[in-house]
Amino acid sequence: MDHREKSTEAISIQADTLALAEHARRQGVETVWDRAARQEPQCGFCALGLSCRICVMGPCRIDPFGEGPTHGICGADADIMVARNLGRMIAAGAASHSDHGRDLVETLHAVAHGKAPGYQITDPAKLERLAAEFGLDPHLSVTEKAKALAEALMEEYGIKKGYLTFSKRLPAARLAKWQALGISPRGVDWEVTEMLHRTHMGVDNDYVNLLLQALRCALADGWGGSMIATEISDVLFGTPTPTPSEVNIGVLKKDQVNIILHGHSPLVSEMVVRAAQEPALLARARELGAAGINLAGLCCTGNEVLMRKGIPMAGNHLVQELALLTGVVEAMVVDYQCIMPAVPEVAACYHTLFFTTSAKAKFPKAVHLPFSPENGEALGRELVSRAVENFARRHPAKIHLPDAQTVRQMSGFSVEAILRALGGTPEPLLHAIRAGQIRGAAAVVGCNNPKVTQDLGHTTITRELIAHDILVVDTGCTAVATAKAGLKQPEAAAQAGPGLRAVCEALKIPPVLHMGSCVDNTRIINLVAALANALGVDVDQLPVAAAAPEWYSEKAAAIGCYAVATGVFTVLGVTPPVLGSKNVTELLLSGLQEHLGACFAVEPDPRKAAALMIRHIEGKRQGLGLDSRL
Ligand code: BF8
Ligand code: SF4
Repeated sequence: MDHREKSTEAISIQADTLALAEHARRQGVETVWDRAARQEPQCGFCALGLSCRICVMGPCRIDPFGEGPTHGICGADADIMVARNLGRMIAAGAASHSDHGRDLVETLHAVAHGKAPGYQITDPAKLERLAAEFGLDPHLSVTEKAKALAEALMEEYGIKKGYLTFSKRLPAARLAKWQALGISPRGVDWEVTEMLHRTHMGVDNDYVNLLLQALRCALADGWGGSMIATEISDVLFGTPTPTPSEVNIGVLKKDQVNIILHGHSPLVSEMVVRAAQEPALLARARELGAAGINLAGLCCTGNEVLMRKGIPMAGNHLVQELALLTGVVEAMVVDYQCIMPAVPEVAACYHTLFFTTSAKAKFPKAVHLPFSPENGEALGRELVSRAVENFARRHPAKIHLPDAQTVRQMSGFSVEAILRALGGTPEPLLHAIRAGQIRGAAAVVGCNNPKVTQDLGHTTITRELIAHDILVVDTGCTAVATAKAGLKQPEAAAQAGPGLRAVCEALKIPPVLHMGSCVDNTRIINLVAALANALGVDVDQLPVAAAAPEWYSEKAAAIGCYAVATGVFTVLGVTPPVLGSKNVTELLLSGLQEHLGACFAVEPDPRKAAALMIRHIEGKRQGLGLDSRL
């Protein structure tokens, strides 16, 4: 069985994806949808969270119908099994984001020691603000501040005492809620390690206690590792400002050397961007018959260089194999996360060179050129040079670039950029919300998942929200989906309700603001913290909501949990593997509400998901004494 058995509409709403998936089928190149079909029927125990491989007395499974085993060999019941599995999922997600953040900190440290040629402090004002936040001596030089900040951030991973510094950005009422529950995040690595410890056989066997640690671990991601990744990326490469660009497979150019940047980190990709502008490399490309060197992004590495450099996006998660089927990609350069092991297999069918650059992420069939802060600049040059030389090896017969008109998009909406657009304070936004012109704000974030028609959830929810005068911010793979749908052009304000439309037209901004990669979901929680502080309320009182309609990854699980623990109601479009425990499910869907003022909902139908978010936002307006359409 392959994806021919799914109707084409079931795969994607995007014309370029459909055209390339059809081409893959004709060429006999296997894709994610073929492999998904071959996994059917997927394991029902695993889908419910009722299987356990934590120790080798097992594997064990619990019968959800009560006819087979009700406990694992160690005696774990459904609550323990489900809570442990979810806790480990969140720990892996938090570890991934946070280890990415650590690479940024190490590079900042190397910059401060003059050991990272090509890297520099690009946003000294942000460095100053962070230095002040960490209580560093204001008289230090920029370099000394960078060194001291890097060391202070390394300390956030371990922490000898106290809690994560960035969490102090939140209203005191929120921190008090965390204290009451015992979930204030301590060191980033501490929380991840403790989650793994507690889920070892025979440690924490209280599902509530396990879930509380899962929340604390997620908070260590959001207000720790991910936030560090975002802030230090801004210090090193610049805080994003509104930048025009383009999106879809049409950004690949038949007559140019094409390099795709894929993964999550800006460390190597920024150096590739720089090298691609070097006259000697451009001259060599022309000598070989190419009109230029063209860069395109995929996934969150793509979002990083889109936000700061306007590099166009070739696509999101489910486009990573298909992009290579165009036959015009000289090189794909990856760092880590969300890079399917299948991708180098597809690259091998073409002339495409697949470069891995992180010692943490090696792939058979890849050319491995490891990054370090010391060699990053030279590595960027080497990667571009190898791609240029590879142009001559293209197979003209294998070129298949669908006729995809690129779509314009505006990205680069950091919190700083949004506040600047508002005239320097959140007050105009708050005024529009108080007046009811904008009903509230929503974050639509997350992945693609072959279980869901690609980008249908993202675009349907987003359209519904803006039509109801709700300002949407997005990140990650959602941001690519809505850009392809044309929602990131100022003209898309015409699709918004009259209130939001007027605000967008006055500010010349789209109704859907691209806030970055997935670690940049921390920009969103910083924004809600700023709004709550400005209003003098806790986050859960704000007319805001979030959705992850097509999520797949452990990182997304961590993000969802830190959003809820921060006070943001979050709707999931794909059911997490928790339904095997009624207790765990109830806690996530309602039990957290009482303690955190927020909880999850699960709603696969994007229209109904949007309706839940709208109702939530109108309810919060009522709570604040504002006019409500409830
Ligand atoms: O960190 S949205 S598929 S690419 S996990 Fe991955 Fe999901 Fe995309 Fe970015 Ni985020
Ligand atoms: Fe089975 Fe318990 Fe081991 Fe899990 S931890 S595999 S339930 S014995």
